[in-house]
Amino acid sequence: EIPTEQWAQVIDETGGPLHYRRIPVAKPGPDEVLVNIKFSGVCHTDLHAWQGDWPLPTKMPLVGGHEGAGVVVARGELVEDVQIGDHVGIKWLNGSCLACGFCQQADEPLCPKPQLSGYTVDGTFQEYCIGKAAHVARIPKELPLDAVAPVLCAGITVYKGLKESGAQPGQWVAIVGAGGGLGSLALQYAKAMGLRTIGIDTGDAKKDMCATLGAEHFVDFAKSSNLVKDVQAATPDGLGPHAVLLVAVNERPFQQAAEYIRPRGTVVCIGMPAGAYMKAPVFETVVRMITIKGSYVGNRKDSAEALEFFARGLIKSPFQTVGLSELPSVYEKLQKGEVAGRYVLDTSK
Ligand code: 8ID
Ligand code: ZN
Ligand code: ZN
Repeated sequence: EIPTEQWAQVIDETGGPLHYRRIPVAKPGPDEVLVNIKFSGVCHTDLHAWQGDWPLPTKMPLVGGHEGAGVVVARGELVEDVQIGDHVGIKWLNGSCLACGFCQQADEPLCPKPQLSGYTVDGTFQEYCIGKAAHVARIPKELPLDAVAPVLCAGITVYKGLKESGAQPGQWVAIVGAGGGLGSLALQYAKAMGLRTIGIDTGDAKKDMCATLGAEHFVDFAKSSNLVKDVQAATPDGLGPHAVLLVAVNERPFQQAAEYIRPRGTVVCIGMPAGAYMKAPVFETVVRMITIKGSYVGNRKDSAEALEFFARGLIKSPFQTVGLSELPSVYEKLQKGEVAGRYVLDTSK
């Protein structure tokens, strides 16, 4: 009952038109599973992949997408711990070598030979997607596959970023890009982890959403005449947040974060605006003992933990569902910064 053909969103060239068309259903290799994707989130990374604005080429033609939640319908002969009918998630890290030093120490996102969903291998903007069995996220059957989809990239990534920030319960974290997909989930994970949040983004829709998601302060970057001062003033002692999670797709806030971070604070870079650089004054970085670091998705344990927070009912981020055929309009809105929260695609429409 697995069809030989399916609907998919395909691009044939970087930046070229999206084609909603029928393509063959792939067969899983020995260590792979075939997943009937029910819902897939749309991450800003998919837009970077389409536009080719990162210094890493994509495969072509390309089926994008890396937040796919669905049901296992076939598996290769070496797969033992994933059953037909299991609910699983296809993440950005579709697979890794499992043999290098990074894979051995559970740093598989740093594997020099990764397979990346919707980038170096076809992703989740199709009805049937291949994933390495060792890497698919295990999703408990009682969880809704539409709401859980955004956790598979956005949720895992911000949860890992918050852990990497070293912020302790009761401390303050600024979420830069708080109204977007990663940002909205970051507010919820931070709250669940006992952290206090300042949301930074723009517009009343995103401001209201941030308040609903638990942000205690909101700074509108387009309205503020002194953003550094406003962010510092949002903390009770005026010294600024203990950590900053940068999930915006714009270089400017990356430059500002090192200015408003509290002494001994940590700036975590997660968003990847094309061609951007991180710049900080050496003097202040030294005498204020500031840490600046990157954080890249999460390993399999981070993924399982992020899903567990969701399963406990602690993560309720807003999402809107439209058909897979409507992906072009979602990209358009993402590009304009008009998406509050996440869009999720229903692959059956
Ligand atoms: O592992 C990783 N590091 C990882 C994983 C997943 C995604 C990194 N990403 C990257 C994506 O490739 C993208 O560059 O994180 C970035 C954010 O992805 P997203 O959350 O899916 O994008 P979005 O929904 O468009 O949200 C971006 C938000 O940033 C705001 C926008 O208004 C939007 O709400 N923003 C911008 I653009 N400029 C801002 C500014 N100056 C800003 N917010 C505050 N200050
Ligand atoms: Zn993503
Ligand atoms: Zn490896």
